[in-house]
Amino acid sequence: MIDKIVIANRGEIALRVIRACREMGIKSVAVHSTADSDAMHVRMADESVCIGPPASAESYLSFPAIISACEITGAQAIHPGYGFLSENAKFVQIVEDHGLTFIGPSAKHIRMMGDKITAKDTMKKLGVPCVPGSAGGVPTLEVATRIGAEMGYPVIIKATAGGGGRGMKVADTEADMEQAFLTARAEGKATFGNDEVYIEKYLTTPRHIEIQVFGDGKGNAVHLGERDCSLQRRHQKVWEEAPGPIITQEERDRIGRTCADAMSKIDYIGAGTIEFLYEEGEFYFIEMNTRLQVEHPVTEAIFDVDLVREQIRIAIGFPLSFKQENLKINGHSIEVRINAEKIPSFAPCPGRITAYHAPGGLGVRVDSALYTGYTIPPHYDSLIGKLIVHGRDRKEAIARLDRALGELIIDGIDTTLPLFDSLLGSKDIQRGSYNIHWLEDWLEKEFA
Ligand code: MV4
Repeated sequence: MIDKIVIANRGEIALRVIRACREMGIKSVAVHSTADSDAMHVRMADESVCIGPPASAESYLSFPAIISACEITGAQAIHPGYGFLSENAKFVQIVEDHGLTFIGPSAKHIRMMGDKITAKDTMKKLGVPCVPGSAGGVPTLEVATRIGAEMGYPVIIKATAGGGGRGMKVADTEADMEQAFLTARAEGKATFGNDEVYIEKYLTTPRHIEIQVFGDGKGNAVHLGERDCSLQRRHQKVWEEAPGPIITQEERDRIGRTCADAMSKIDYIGAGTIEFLYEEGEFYFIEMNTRLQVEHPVTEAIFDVDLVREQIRIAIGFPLSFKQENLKINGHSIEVRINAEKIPSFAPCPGRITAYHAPGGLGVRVDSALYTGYTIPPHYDSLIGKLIVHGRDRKEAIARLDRALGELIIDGIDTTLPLFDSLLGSKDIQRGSYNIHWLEDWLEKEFA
């Protein structure tokens, strides 16, 4: 039985989970650091527990603090949100050892996908198309150079424990190989304590297309189409949309079915995102994220489903509440991320919100934990809100985004909002014509 859930997170995603709990008749417990006593998630939850000082390592990442919060409040389950402990297999193991339920995949699946070589090897065996590359780890520079010569340059060297762009180096020619190989290995060692690397053919102008999947651990799995998340700066997504502007229904059905079948075969439990690079009509698997993602609302909008509710239902032990044939796309959705950052440096810019007004109306959703008078603490991620719009087609979604941006007021700090007004003026954005390099190239021209 689950009638109370601890939310091991903060900010907008904590609110997102509290809302799903309330609609399901489940009580919610907020945990918070001393820097977050006045945070919205603490106010909105049914109960709250202070779990430590501002530093995440001593609060939002503290296993004993979060397990204790469950014991004190009598909660039976933990929702990790994204980031923090959401992909920590050791934490999942400890949660289960305490007789508690982790609302997410099993430790086994998190471990499988956390090691990028294992993830790729598993997906390849399951019939998911992958980027051509080394078979497993590359032990020495000599082996790396031989693979580079065989595959042809450019190649990319990636740390197996990496992900999200850390521990990655491109070698354009054989002359770059030594430097790239040694740097990727050193970064892997320094950042993740693992110096194993692998090599892939470097795709020069792909899109980042990710497929949302859900499994119930009983062999049932579905996909909820794709999101195009190509608009990124330094591996931080800025704008996400669903469906992908250039993905056809045929391509979606095919790659979606491949992903869902793969998840079914490994008895995957809960929400997952399978990341691909997409170039010239081909999908190439790169990584899988075993969590709910920041950009999940664009999928919710076009499929009219509540992904957090589904996560909780599956953790309780229910089968999937939707069948593949009933999942039909309705319209187009775009999310823009609002960060407390100064443009064009993107330097974090915490401080006091002197005025906040959220837009509304048809097809507009704002996920944010802001309120007038709130002071954004400097200790955490700079994401302070997400504006999500939905329209009958991409053109209508863009018009709504423009309209909603006009209504939104965040005073007192610098935010990334001005960026979106400029982006909407771009012909490439209007046409949906961009790849993973477009935003950084555009920023350079725009703010040169
Ligand atoms: C690549 C690639 C090109 N070719 N792999 C960056 C983050 C990590 N998830 C994988 N990444 C990339 N892997 C091959 N074989 C280019 C990137 C990449 C990227 C990917 C998605 C979104 C933005 C990106 C920005 C730079 C590089």
